[in-house]
Amino acid sequence: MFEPVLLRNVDVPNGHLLSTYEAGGGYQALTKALREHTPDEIIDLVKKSNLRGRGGAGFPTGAKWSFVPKRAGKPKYLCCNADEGEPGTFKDRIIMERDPHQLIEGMAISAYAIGAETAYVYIRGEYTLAICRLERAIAEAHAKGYLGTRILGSNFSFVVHIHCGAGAYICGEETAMLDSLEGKRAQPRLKPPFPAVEGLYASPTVINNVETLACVPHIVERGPDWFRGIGPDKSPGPKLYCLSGQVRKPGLYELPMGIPLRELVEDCAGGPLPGRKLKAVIPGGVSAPLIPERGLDVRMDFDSLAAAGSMLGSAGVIVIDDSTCVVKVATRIIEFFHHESCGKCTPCREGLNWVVKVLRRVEAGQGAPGDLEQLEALCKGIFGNTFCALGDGAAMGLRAALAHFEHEFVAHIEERRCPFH
Ligand code: L3W
Repeated sequence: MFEPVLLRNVDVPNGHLLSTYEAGGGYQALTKALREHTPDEIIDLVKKSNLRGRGGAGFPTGAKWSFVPKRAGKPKYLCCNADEGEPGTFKDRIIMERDPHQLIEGMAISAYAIGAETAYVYIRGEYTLAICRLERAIAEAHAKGYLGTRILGSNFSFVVHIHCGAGAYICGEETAMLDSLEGKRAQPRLKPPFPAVEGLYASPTVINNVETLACVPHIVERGPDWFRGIGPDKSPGPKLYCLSGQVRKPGLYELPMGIPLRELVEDCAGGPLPGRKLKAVIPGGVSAPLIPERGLDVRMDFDSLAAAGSMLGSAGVIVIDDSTCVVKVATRIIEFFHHESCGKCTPCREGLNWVVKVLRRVEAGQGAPGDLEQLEALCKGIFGNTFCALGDGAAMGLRAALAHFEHEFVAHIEERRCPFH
């Protein structure tokens, strides 16, 4: 039986209050970090843990921290990406609503490691309860000396500010988020330079997802070997999985990284609804290519899913049963990306506009022979040719739908209707 780590406080009454967090051993890791470790030692612990970013890309966290230049000069910043705009994703919200101090403690330790005295939580504006709870938790942590000047008698001073987003998916892209924080229209920047070298206000900036930062106190407290002992060695740790869609028990589950997708969907989430069969699963938010039912034995970790042609992404697992039309799913997803495209680069702006037009006519039973080749050609024009991952995610998802469910697209064109209606 797996003991929850990140969700251990979420069902504790008043788990969002400092007194509850402290009663469960909260802020011991920060105390240990400041009293027993240098910043470099903390970076080393996180490197040894093999913690990889939980926001979508799975980049090694300790390596990212070590790219921050050591020299004094410009201030350094920590940004917590709490924009959580990926459809099907709701893990960070639960941490912030139910256990905000876990995130604050993780941020304080991370800031100490990289030498930042200021942090921003860029939070999705719709997350009103999470915003209230974080604001309160920050005030409580200040009053108790876990934030502010010379924390716990050390030389480390650190403050956290909250910045609310205004509803744009692109703000979850790290460099667009930086532009938004700077008061500009959010559009992705060209990388390199990576934010770790030149980020907020052109200063070194580490951007980590909420769940990534929440792992840090546990690594400091229990050690990197404990963390690496959970799940696959190259992609270890406790993991939050968001289960939604046509499944009996949707919800947030914490299990080891690397659990088979089938176990997650059929055992944990109870499998398909009565009388229905699984058709496909999107394993990591709509940016991740869907996996047909026969592929569900894949393990839920970065490398296994990449080898299977998909990705872990934000671990937003969306279950699709046999009552659902894949053409409709693909159309809705591409409409979402088209709507959220920032318009900065031509392949994404124009390409997605064109893809939406073709998909809508196929879905409506007005598709023409040659439309599927047209969609393939458009995906080719978008993939790898955009500033950020938004266009890539859209193209990869559509390609997977076309590859695994071509017969559904063909049926719409040949029968001139949706066979599911
Ligand atoms: C310094 C280098 N830093 C890479 C850093 C980089 C970033 C991280 C990952 O996309 C994915 C995307 C979405 N020196 C570096 C370096 N870095 N090389 O490492 O970078 P990257 O570019 O691989 O990915 P990304 O642009 O951060 C993230 C997918 O996630 N996604 C999105 C989920 C949305 C949420 C949400 O709602 N919370 O997470 C879902 O699947 O499509 O592929 O920090 O700077 N040489």
